[in-house]
Order: sequence, then C-alpha cells, then structure tokens
Amino acid sequence: MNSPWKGKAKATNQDYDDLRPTITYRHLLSNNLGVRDPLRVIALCDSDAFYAACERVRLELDPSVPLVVQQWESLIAVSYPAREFGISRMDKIKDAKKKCPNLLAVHVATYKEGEKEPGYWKDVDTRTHKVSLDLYRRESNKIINMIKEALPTGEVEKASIDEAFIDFTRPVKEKLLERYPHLAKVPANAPNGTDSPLPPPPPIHWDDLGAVLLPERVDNAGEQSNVEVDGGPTWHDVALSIAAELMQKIREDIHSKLGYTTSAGIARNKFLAKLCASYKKPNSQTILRNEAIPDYLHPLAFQKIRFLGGKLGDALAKEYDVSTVGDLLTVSLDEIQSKFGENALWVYEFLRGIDRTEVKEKSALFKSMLASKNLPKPITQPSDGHQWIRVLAAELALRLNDARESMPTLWPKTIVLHARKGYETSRSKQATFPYVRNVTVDVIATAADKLWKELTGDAKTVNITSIQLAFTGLEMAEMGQKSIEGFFTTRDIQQQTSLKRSREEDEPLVSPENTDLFLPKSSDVEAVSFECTRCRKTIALREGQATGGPNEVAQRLATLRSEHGDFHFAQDLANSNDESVPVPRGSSSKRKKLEPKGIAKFFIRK
Ligand code: TTP
Ligand code: CA
Ligand code: CA
Repeated sequence: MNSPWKGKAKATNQDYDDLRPTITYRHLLSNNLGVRDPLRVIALCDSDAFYAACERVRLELDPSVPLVVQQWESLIAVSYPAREFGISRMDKIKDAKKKCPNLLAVHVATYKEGEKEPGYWKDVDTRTHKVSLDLYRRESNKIINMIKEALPTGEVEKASIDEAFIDFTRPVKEKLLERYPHLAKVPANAPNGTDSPLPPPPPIHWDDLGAVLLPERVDNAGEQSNVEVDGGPTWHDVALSIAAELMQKIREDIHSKLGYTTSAGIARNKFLAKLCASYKKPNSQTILRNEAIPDYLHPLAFQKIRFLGGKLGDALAKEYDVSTVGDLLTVSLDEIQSKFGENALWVYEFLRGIDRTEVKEKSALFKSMLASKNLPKPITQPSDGHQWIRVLAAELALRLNDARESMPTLWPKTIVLHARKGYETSRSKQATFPYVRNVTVDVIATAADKLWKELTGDAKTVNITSIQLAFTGLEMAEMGQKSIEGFFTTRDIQQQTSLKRSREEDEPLVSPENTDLFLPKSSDVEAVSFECTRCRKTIALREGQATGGPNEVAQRLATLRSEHGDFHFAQDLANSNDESVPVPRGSSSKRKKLEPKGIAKFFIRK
C-alpha cells in the first residue's frame, strides 16, 4: 500500500486502526463508556488575547483599538489589532509604542496599601504595589459558567485562567437521539442485537462549523491537497459536527453577552483538542476529523507540543536526532520505555494521537487561596511588614468574598503566613481563622499581624524577600445550617467551648497559637498540659514552668502548643503535594530528596 504520510517514518495500519471505529447501538445508548467511548468528542475553548479583551470590555472600547496589557515594564497580553502592528508579548513597552504610536497600554490593576480594592493607579511601582488578577478571574468564571449552563450534561474542566476543556460526548449523544429518534431502538432484525453497528451515517454539512482538518495527500506533481476521506463520513464525524454546532452557539453567546471572542479545537481527546484550538485564531474553531490525525501530527515539531517541550523533548531530540512527530514513530514502545521509564507509554500514545485523560471538573472548592508578593526591596524592620500584610489581606478578602457569592458558607479553617529570605530559609506560622460573617481586610490583617509578630519574634532586624498569606482548609458548610456550630466538627466544638472562647458570630476568634490541633486535657484554661489531637501525645509543661500566675502559665502553654504545632505543620507541608501551599525550604524542611525515576526526572523544576 502506498503510504500517504510524509516524513521519514511510515505509519503502520496498526498505529491508527481506531480512526474509523464501528459504532454500535450500545455505544450510542451508553453513557458510561468513559475515555474509551468511540463517540467521544472533546473541545478546548480558549479566549483570544484574554487579559487585553478583559480590559477592552471593562473600558467599553471598540474591538478595533490596539491595546496591550502591561505588568511593570513587560507586556502580558496583546490584542489582535495590536498584533497587526507586529507587537508581541516579547516586546518592551517602549518598542511596542514605537511600532504603534496610538497603542493603548493598560497597566494591570494593582493593590496598594490602605486600599480595599485593586485599582488602576497613575503611578505603579513594584516596590509599593501588588498585581491583581481579580478582574480576569471573575471574567473567566463568567465564561466558564456560561459554558456549564449551556451543557447541563457535559463535563467542563477549567484548564487555565482563559481556557476550558469540554466533554461533549453526552450532549452529542442526546442530540443524535433527538435528531435520529429511530436509533434509540435496536431493530428486531439486527444481527448482534445492541452490539450491531448503526446504519450508515447521514451526510454532514460542515459549512459554517469552522475549519475542518482533512487528510492531506501529495499528488503525482508533488502538490499537496486536502481530500475527502476514503470511506465517507463516520458516525464519529457526525458527533464532531454536532459538537461543533453546540460549540459555535456557545461561543456566539459568550461573544454577544460578555464581549469575548474565543477559539476552540474539537477532536476525539484533550490532547488533540488543545493542539488544534490554536490552528486558526482569533474567533474561530477547528475540527480535527479522526482520519486527519496522522497527517496533522506527523509534520509537527514535537518540541512545540506542550508536554514534549522542555527537558523531555530535548532528550528525545538528542537521543534520536529528529524533530517531528512523524520521525519519532519508528521508535518502538519497548525502546522508549527502556530509555525513559515505564511511564513513557503516554509519550508513545500522544505521538499517535491517543490520550486517555478524562475531562473532569476539579473540585469547585479550591482548598486554598494564596496571595504573595516578591519584595523588590527586602524588609529589614519588622514593623515594615504590616504594610504588605494589609495589601495581601486586601487580596484575600476580595477573593474570599468573590467566592462566597456562589458559595456563601465558604470558610477558611486556617490562615498561614509564610516569609522567605532569598531561597534558602523560610518560616511559616499558622492559626485557626476566626469565623466571622464579614471577612474584612481588617479581620484578615489582624490575624496575619499576630502571625507576623510570632514569626519575627524579638528580632530587631530581619531580612525578608517574599511574603505569602494563605487561607487553607477552605470548606463549605452544609447549606441550611443556621448556627455557627455547623461550621465546626465535634472536636472543634468541644475545643471552642472548653477554651471558653467567645462565639459571637461577628467577633473574631483569633487564636495566636495553632489551637486547631489541640484538645485541652481539662476544661480549665489554666491547664498545664494538653493532648495533641494529631499525635495523641500529652504535652506538658515541665515542673518549674507550671508555677506562677495563670497568665504566665497560659503563656508558656501557648508557646509549647505553638512549637508543637510548628512541628506538625512542617511535617504536613513536607508531605504535601499541594503547590498552593508553600513548602518550607532549608532548615525547616526535613524531607529527604528522592531521585526521581524514568520520565519523572524530566519534570523536576530546579
Ligand atoms: P494565552 O491564552 O496564552 O494568551 P492570550 O489569551 O493573551 O492570547 P491568545 O489569543 O493567543 O490565546 O494566555 C492567557 C492570558 O494569560 C493572557 O491574556 C495573559 C496571561 N499570560 C501572562 O500573564 N503571562 C504569560 O506569559 C502568558 C503566556 C499569559
Ligand atoms: Ca488565550
Ligand atoms: Ca490560554
């Protein structure tokens, strides 16, 4: 057989035997076939020049205005009209203005001390301001929510601030049955019952559904041309075309209601959807038919593929002295696994257009929220920390209150302050966060200030280069619970009661120590020991320390709790894989470094 494929390697039939899958009644009528569903259709929808578009919508500007979004001196987003002047993200703001004298440069909003809300100030300076991405997060949520509302039976996974994966498989099957109701019943004379193939698919009208990628053939004169696939459209093509219709409609709605144009890729899996989403931008969508997959993938430079950029791509390029996906197809699975580890199976499969990862909505509850600032000038006076704490507190207040609009009972269990000196040493302090109805900047700043005092201790001078303030353990209480008790576990209630702390809803319950870990042994606040609920050990003051006034004893006990809590916290952080929780480095981390094996070693950030 004459191979139509270009490139050094020849694809074998075996590599692509699933491009024209036989679709049976069972496939159409089942909704639980998961990633192996032969009717699976996935889209990736990405907003065009997103931050620039958000600023354009906010300022109610005409879409033809050349606009860039600036962060300090660099460009982070460039509108499509500005791209026509040859401006790219790589340009410095000065050079961009030279290329387009009418360019509108909007500096990203920033927080500044004393302001509750981020704003667009005249003079921004990294020494006094902190970038705010809140507008973009909000607009992003609006877009995601529109997609979710349009597809009650689809699965939507937010993949980044401006993109989402959409699993169209279920909505597409519903539409198929709506349009071709006779397919809902297996004909009495079907040879294999439910496992009989569907009748031949109807013709497809691809017009107005976007750019359709088809196989490319090279004719005798060496000219490339697109060709209709040999066997005509399949039911999977019908599924793609229905998803494309739905996607088109959603994109039009996002545009007319919110003002944003988007681009989408539609294909049989996430990897391919993402790849073809940027085929034609802006305001456009691309459909990759199964039979076009080999021709689409083969000439691609594999290092341009996100997963194969970086060290792994470098290693592959060096090992085999090749550059395109097609070139790598001659490498067998055994060989690639022996060189790059067992997990290299996914590389092998991606190169063949196979991706078995699910589209899955990440829990609506992000478990933590983090605001951080790398200080342009280190803090040396402990008293100078407060200004930054207020700035970070303002960001957390805004984000928590934004999130509470859709999740009114969202409440962070813990507030964590993390400070770092260069990259060597860092320290964290955490405390139970008070339950308050109105989480204001002041409430957060007060709690954080206490942590800051603990962290800096008696030091006259410090040298802090970055500060991070986080809420962790964000949880949503069951709806309908009226009392504050609803927010606590039994253990917490015992603890709160036994500590005789005030439980007025609006009164902060600021606890400077890590009280959430501990259950006092007696209900007496003057206890001389406590039982740690984590390790179940009784931690007691030593003989001589248990004497003196009740305040002194309580103080010493608090210190002991705090130290013991730090031990658990350091342990938890060291064991944590949650990137949004800062991992202590240097002396505070006891984590052993394990040498990663196989493919994993290509993903280690240095
Ligand atoms: P992208 O989707 O990569 O780019 P874009 O939306 O600006 O343009 P395109 O039309 O080509 O998709 O990124 C989304 C937003 O993320 C972008 O508007 C700004 C922000 N961003 C940064 O802040 N820094 C970066 O290095 C990148 C790549 C993006
Ligand atoms: Ca984008
Ligand atoms: Ca993007």
